[in-house]
Formats: sequence, C-alpha cells, structure tokens
Amino acid sequence: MSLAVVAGKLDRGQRLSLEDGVQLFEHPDLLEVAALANRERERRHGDLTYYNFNIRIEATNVCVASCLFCSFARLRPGDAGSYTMALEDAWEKLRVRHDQPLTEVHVVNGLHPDLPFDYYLEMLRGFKRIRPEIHLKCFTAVEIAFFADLYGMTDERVLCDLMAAGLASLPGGGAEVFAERVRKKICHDKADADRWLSIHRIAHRLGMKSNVTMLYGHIETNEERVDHMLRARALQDETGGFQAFIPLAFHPDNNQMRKLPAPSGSDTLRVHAVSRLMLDNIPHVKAFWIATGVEMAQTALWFGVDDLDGTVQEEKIYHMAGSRTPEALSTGDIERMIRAAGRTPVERDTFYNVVRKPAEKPLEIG
Ligand code: V47
Repeated sequence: MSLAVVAGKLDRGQRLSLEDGVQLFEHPDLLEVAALANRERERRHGDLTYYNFNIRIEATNVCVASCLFCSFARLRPGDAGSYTMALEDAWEKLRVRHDQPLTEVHVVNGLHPDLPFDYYLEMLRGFKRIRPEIHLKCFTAVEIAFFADLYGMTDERVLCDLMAAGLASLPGGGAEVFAERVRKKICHDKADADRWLSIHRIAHRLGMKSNVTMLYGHIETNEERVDHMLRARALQDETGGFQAFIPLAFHPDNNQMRKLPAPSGSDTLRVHAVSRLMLDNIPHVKAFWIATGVEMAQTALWFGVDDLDGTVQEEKIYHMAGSRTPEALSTGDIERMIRAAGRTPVERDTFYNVVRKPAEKPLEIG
C-alpha cells in the first residue's frame, strides 16, 4: 500500500477523501505519514510554533449529562466531589493573576441544572471589569445548547446575550466524535453533532471564531475519525470560522470507560498528522499538552502540529481522568520545550496575532 496517490494529491493541492484519510490511518509507515503532515505544516507556518498565556477556569462540575468518558462531572449539587464556584471565587482566579500578562480566559463547565443565566452573564461581565482587555473564550457548543433549552431561548439569542456580556470566542469542546453511532454510546444525552455544528455556524455568522476538537482513542473507528474531520472541513468551507483543530486523547481513569486502554503514543502522533492532512482549510492543528503529555506534544511538532495551547495553570477535566502532566507550564517552560524540539516559539493571542516575536525579548528563566 503506497501513499503515492495521496502525496500526488497534496502536491497538486487537491483535497483528500474519506478513503485517503482511512489509508493514512492504516498505512504501516508512520514516518511517511509524518513527512507529508510536516510538509503541510511547514508550508503554512514554517517552523513557528504558537502558544498563549492563558488560564483555564472550570466554574462547576455539576452536570446533568452522563458522558461515559467523563471523570469530572457530578450529577447533582451536593454529590460527593461536586463544586460550584461563587462568582467572587471565579473572579478571584483572575484577580490574583493581576501581575501576569494573560491574554485569554478559557471557561468550560458542567451542565448545571439550577444556575440562572445571569450567573454566566455576570461571570463574563466580572472578568471584563477586572481585565477589560482580556479575551473570553468560554462555553462549549454543548453548554450553549443546554442554556438555550434550559432558559427557553434560541441558540442565537444565547450567543448574542453572552457576546454582549463579553464573550469573544467559543472553545472547541463537546464535539467528541460526530458519528451518531459513537455519540449514542458515549454521550447520548447532550447536543448531537448537527446541533454542535449549527451553534458554531451561528457563532461564526455573528463574527466569532472558534475551535473544533475530536476525542479519540476509545470506541471510534478510523472511518469515524475521518468522517469527523470531513464534517468540520465542510463547515469551515461555509464559514471560515474555525481557527484550530484539536485532537484530544481519551484518558480512562475514574470514568465509565476505564476498561479501555489510553491511546498509544504512535496513535496520538498519527491522529495529529492525519488531521493536518485532511483539514486543508483549518489554519492550525493544536496538541493540547495536558491531553497528549508534554513530551508527546513536543514530538507532535514534527507530525503536523503548530500550536500547543498555553500556560493553562489550573486543570481538572484531564487530571481527574489520569493526566500526569503538570497543571501549569510557564511561558519559559513552553518556549524551552518548543526550542528543544527544534522549532521557534511565538506567543500569540487568541486570534493568532503575535504577542511576542521569537527573538524580541528573551524570557527569564523560571
Ligand atoms: O469536550 C472530557 C474532553 C473536552 C475526557 O478550544 C476528555 O482551545 C479525554 O474542549 N479524556 C473539554 N478527554 C476540553 C476542550 C479543550 C481543550 C483544550 C483546548 C480547547 C480549545 C478545548 O475534554 C470535552 C471532552 O471531549 N474530555 N473527559 C477524558 N476522560
């Protein structure tokens, strides 16, 4: 089985098909796939590797959905291990970092059945009062759908109200695997693929950018992985609103799919590489280092990846599911990790504007 046909298509700037994608997953020589992905990565970004100075806030883990892969959620308020931050506590997370040149707050929550819509609006307004210039990348499309259903609003109204309160972009979570067969088994009671895509379509029309993730390494087939990428590619053809595709490695600890093994390192590298090759219209492929592990993220910079997310600083979803990475990396750590991989680090903002160019100001150690 040769990759000559796929390589020829890439040479001619032709799009890869479902069959091409499956072939890339099944091809025995991972390094041949990597070489193609690396060529596409370098064609777009040279050796630049992006990251940002961000913070993650997970304001509640109370969640009415029952996703089998989730180790973070607790069904009801008051259940053991459940928490919901008072707004003051969420704001304090930002306030205490007043001396950090943060550019982004990324919020992901459980689907809490009892909080009023005002909780989320006020959360955003509070962040903006504390740091008016900060970019708020908050709430997955699954949360937006949940708000619309719970508060009796349209998806568009929810997005518009959140934008008026300070929302600037949507993160890519909740996409999991779009195929109905997989969703029915692992996350049957939350927004389906069409609703997820529709919310991102609306967000893009309203002028927001967003990301798209794919949770891999559980029960999905290679065909379903490629189908997922093709659905993202099709929406991107319509709107151009996706900035990054982010494969997320399944973590099996403390959830209902714990009998499954975690994806292997070579699978992780291949998923990122195939993403780069299939998604000719999405500018960035991100390795979320908390999900891949730091060393694997570093290696992935030669397998199609040009972005590493950011400093993160606090993280529960992956650490409750078995991630053994630190919760935080400093910008110095990230720069060293990128340079050690033979790439050039660039600190970016959420829209990939350059915040700090490589040689402009060397970082202090630490
Ligand atoms: O949608 C939950 C995933 C996602 C597990 O947009 C799990 O920049 C693996 O979407 N094993 C939330 N994955 C995180 C997310 C994200 C991460 C980084 C950057 C961006 C971005 C978005 O976490 C969920 C779900 O797919 N997840 N549990 C688990 N056990």
